[in-house]
Amino acid sequence: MHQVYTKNDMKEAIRGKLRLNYGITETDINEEYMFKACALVLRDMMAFHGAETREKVQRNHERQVHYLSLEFLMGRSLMKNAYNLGVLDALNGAIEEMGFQPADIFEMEPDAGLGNGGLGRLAACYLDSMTTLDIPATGYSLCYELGIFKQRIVDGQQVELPDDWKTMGDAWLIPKPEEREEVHFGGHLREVWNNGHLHVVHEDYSTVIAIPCDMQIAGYGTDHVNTLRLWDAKSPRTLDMALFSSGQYVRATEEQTMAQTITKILYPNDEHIEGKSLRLKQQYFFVSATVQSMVRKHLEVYGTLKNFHEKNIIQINDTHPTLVIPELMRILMDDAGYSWDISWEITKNAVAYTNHTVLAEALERWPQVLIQRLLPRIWQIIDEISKRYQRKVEAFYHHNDAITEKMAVVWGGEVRMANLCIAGGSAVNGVSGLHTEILRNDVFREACQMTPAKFKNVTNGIDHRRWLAQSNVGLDALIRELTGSNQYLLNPNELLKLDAYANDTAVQERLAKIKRDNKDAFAHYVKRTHGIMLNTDGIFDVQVKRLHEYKRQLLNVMQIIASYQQLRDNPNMDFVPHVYLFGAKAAPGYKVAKDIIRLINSLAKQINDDPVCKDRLQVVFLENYCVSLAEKLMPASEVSQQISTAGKEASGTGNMKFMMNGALTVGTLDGANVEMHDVLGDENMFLFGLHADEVAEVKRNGYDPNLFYQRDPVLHRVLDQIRDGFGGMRYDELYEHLLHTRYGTADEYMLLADFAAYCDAERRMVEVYQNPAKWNSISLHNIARSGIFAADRSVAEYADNIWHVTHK
Ligand code: 26Q
Repeated sequence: MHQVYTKNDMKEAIRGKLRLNYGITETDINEEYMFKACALVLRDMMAFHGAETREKVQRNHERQVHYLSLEFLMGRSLMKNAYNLGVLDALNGAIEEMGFQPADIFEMEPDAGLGNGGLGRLAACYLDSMTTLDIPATGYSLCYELGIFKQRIVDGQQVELPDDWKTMGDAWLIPKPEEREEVHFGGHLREVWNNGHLHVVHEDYSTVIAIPCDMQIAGYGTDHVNTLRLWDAKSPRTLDMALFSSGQYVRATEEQTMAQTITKILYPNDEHIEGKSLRLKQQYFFVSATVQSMVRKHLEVYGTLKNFHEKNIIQINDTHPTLVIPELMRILMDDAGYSWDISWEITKNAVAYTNHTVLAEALERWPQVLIQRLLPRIWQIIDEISKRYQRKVEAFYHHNDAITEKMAVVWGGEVRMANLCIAGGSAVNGVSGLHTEILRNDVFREACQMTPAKFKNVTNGIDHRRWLAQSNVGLDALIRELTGSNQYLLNPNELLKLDAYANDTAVQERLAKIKRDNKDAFAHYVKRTHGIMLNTDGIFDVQVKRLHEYKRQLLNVMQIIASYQQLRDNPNMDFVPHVYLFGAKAAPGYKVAKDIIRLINSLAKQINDDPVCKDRLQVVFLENYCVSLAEKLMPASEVSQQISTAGKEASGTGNMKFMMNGALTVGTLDGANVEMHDVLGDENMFLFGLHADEVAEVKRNGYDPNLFYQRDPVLHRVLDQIRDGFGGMRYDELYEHLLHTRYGTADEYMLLADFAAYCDAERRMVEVYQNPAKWNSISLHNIARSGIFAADRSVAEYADNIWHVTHK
């Protein structure tokens, strides 16, 4: 185990960093220097263990995991790393003795927001678990200069600001220019015969240099340290000297600027693909640098690529890194000189693919011409893969044209990335039981029939140390006391012991007190940062996630409007105080999503200014929902809204964070809510709405939202109110969107079909809330049974069933 670091060791180390790296003494320090010095101290500790880990993996010839993701939503690292290294107390003490509040120093750190939402955060949680389980693993992504945009709300509307995280966040990054790789774009191919072999020569390409910036990842309770390798793009030349010497200074830097745009921004669209060539450049740049780096390291140890697939497994996070398949083929054939068949065996056995969506608009497809022009050699290989795969499909299905078309890799001038992954990988997995069944029976039905063993399920999980132990210290203390130890940190099923206390009045009251304190703390934070005073006597009823129609924030709004109208009609009615909290970023080009944000804000203004609602009904839109805000919010939440149209949310992971922190779920039977229901039963959550198969059936029979509008007077009035808007702002388009086909399918996500059932679920929830003993007992059951949603469990399943690597 670690060398023990006392508070005084820590203080000395911090002073050393301040003096040696920044040339300052304790009298000049501010919070910014303090944060950076602390980060550097921990970075040294990790670098030391990182070198030992690498050496051990090489010596033992262990199989390694390479987790490729265009997104890693890491959030903050200072507290996380101190916690995992077992030096958090020492660090806190040192910071205090040097005259600062630890909380203020932690707040200095910007979130590393290198991701959009669930998929990126999942990658971050898995890095923590892979390391904690002593799995030799490397994460790979891009070192975006600007992470996910910062959201401001101005006059009720979303405004995007750049997220310049690196000025402060680069404290964790170790640039390794010595390990740079070259990536080639464009150019032409020439075929040459050499000793009776056909070779493809790539010429006149342009080059971009990939520089790795490594972030060390510490595991909990282990000396194992893994790496997150982030690629930065640089031009091979700083300046075009010919242009420079002719006096054209700006043009002389253009090539460099071009190269650098590759890693300038994270694409802020999730679940909706835009076929932009810069995105394709990002993907290939990422994949090519990563494969070359992996291959180089493999050759250093083994001297051959024949056993590449035995020693390496590449997990690809959705289809975004799909080009890893043709890129590895290219290197095996063109650089190592292997035949197609040998290269294909190695590639197939080295790659596994996780699917995260069934939405048609989110299944990645690229125009063939774009790939041909930008990546001519990669195109040739994809085309050959497509042809060979088609022959296999035709043989298996006896030339069924419809199936050939559905399973095609290249079709109608497009490359279909998911089909390429299925053809070129050894495993395909969904991220929850229901999602995987939909993949097997619907989205990839024919492929699954051909190779059923390839299709697996691994239900998502979250880093329970970050999302429970670290962010909810009150609850952590109670759990340790009741379970008798801190064992649950490495064995999340220990949480089941809490079930025994569900009817213990004293425990219920302590749980309530913890929640109450967390609500107060969150309210203070919101007051301080937003100037809004939350009513802590109200139910904290929360929906935080990316804004998307299928997630149905609008359904939540509709229920709030109904409730508000009821209160207006009966100002003297009994009304359980209720605080609705929203947090959501909308993709900047997603009009409907932005309208919904605006609607929430104008509804919030109307309600919060209405004297009838005082101390009873409050609606708050929390600006800039991000990892560090979620860490403060989850412990304070009482109700978790997970209300997507059944069959659309692949898993959800926010749902798990809420459950672990004792919130009760109002939700549909969708994604991992199904597994939550499996362990909780009807009595410990508030389920409502159509099931996935019913959604499909209603659609098949022709869904008409107008029938619900005409039949349900409450719903009718709610929709009319949305149309007429609040404070002079109308929402005719949202109204039309729900009722008429003018803007595509009317009510595509069936809000109207589920409205009445949803209102009833909220009513049931409020009824239970009025019985604190019952509420707290259910809350405790939720915490007790949340252990299956620990990422350690998910990662162990990947290790056993897909990666075939050993783990702790
Ligand atoms: C693709 C191409 C071009 C531009 C952007 C994209 C893109 C980027 C991000 C497409 C999709 C995403 C993100 C998807 C995502 O976050 N999916 C979520 O993944 C979670 C982890 O598995 C699940 O829990 C959620 O259900 C799923 O929505």
